[in-house]
Amino acid sequence: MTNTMKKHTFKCIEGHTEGMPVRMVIEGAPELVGATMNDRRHYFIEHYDWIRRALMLEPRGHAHMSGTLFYPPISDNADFGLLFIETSGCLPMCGHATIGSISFALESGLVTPKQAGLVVVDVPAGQVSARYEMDGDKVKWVRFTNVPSFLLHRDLEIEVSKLGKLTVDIAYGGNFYPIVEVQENYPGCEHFTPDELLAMGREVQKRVNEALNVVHPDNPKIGGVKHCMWTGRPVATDSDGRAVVITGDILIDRSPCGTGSSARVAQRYARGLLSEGQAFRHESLICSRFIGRVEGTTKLESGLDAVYPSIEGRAYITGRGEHYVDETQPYAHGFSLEEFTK
Ligand code: PYC
Repeated sequence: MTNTMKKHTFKCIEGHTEGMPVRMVIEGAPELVGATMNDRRHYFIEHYDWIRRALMLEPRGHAHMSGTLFYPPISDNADFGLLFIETSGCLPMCGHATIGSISFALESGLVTPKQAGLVVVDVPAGQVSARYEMDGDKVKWVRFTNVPSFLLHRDLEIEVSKLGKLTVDIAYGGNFYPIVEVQENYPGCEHFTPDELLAMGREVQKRVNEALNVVHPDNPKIGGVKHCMWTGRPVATDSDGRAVVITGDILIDRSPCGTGSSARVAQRYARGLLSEGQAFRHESLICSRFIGRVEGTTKLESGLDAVYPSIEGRAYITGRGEHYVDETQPYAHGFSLEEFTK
């Protein structure tokens, strides 16, 4: 193989959703095999994880990088498909990246929705539909209705070294979240540094995975806890809650986290703290906001009660990128400092 054959080019739209980066690959994504987006996700993980690493980790990305690969739709009713990539892996669903990718696709003319004002997207966790409003050629907001979300486990007791005994709920909103509400041993996220929340979040993930085999009741291919949501007192007087979400080992979400907010909306509904249609204004670490709502209720095939949450937020294009992965260069497939220090 010659050197030129080892060089791959990825054209991307760069931007953020409520402060959280979204790098959307619009040219250079590999062809994937599989009947569903989740099958294709597994194919991508098996054969092309180097693309995720190269585009998310240093030197082209950073610890908190996140993005998508833009694909044609699989389902007849969908407008396009998305695969989610992050420093932590390939998530089944990512809310902030969905809002970002929909905004970017509309603003750059990559998609003309079958129905004006409504976009349907095939994602590994299923299918999500989104409403949006345009102001000229800009998208003002996107509100996607997520996959069925539910409270899986209440009041799990775990021990975290810095805090002691904690009681957490495990809820699903496209990913599984241990939700740590303010309690005796935990005064709220505003009392800790981001590094402390990250380190404690890793420990919560570990303790929950040791205590429970967390698996989606209808889909055994979706399981395991790779996140943690630390809640706290919001800064804005008209916000209803605040959350800092940890993803994997090194990522702190700058947005309130779309799937995390969906999980929290499902948890609050199940606990009688939120009613159908009521707005839940969820603030992030950097005080950006998503608005979550329960749009309707459903039951999983396994019989568990679930809700359809919607999450509304805003995203902005900050540039366009052309990234080269030249196999002859050092660190061609990216690196994280943790890989050298663990
Ligand atoms: O917005 O769903 C989300 C998300 C997941 C991980 C980071 N952000």
